[in-house]
Amino acid sequence: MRLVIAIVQDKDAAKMTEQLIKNEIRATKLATTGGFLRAGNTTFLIGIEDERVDQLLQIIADSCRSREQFVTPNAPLGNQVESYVSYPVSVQVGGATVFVVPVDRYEHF
Ligand code: 2BA
Repeated sequence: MRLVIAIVQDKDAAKMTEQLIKNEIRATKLATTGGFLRAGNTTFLIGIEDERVDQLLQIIADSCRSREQFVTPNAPLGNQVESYVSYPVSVQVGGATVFVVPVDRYEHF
């Protein structure tokens, strides 16, 4: 059993939810916020059997696409004071950021 944590853009969340249901994959959706853009994104927690992880990763890859976003970050891009920026910069967001972690034990009561 693995826990797949997938952070996706809100725009891709509906399509991914639809695909998970279609493939009978159980998931929990959390409304989350990106630390850099400080904009909403969606995090899926998905408990899945080892042998289905590759299938799930393919579903995530097919459901999510990369987008360019222009932002005016109020955050440092480096560790120098002068690297604080106040002008729009372009960042490539997504497709998806995915962590696959082992599950020691799974119970469903
Ligand atoms: P955000 O933190 O809002 O980041 C959005 C996008 O901004 C990132 O896209 C990346 O292109 C850019 N970015 C992030 N931090 C940056 C920095 N310090 N300097 C320059 N550009 C930066 P993605 O990499 O596709 O990440 C999308 C979202 O996935 C992130 O939203 C965050 O919520 C999550 N994420 C990404 N990597 C993560 C990690 N290692 N741990 C936890 N969450 C992560």
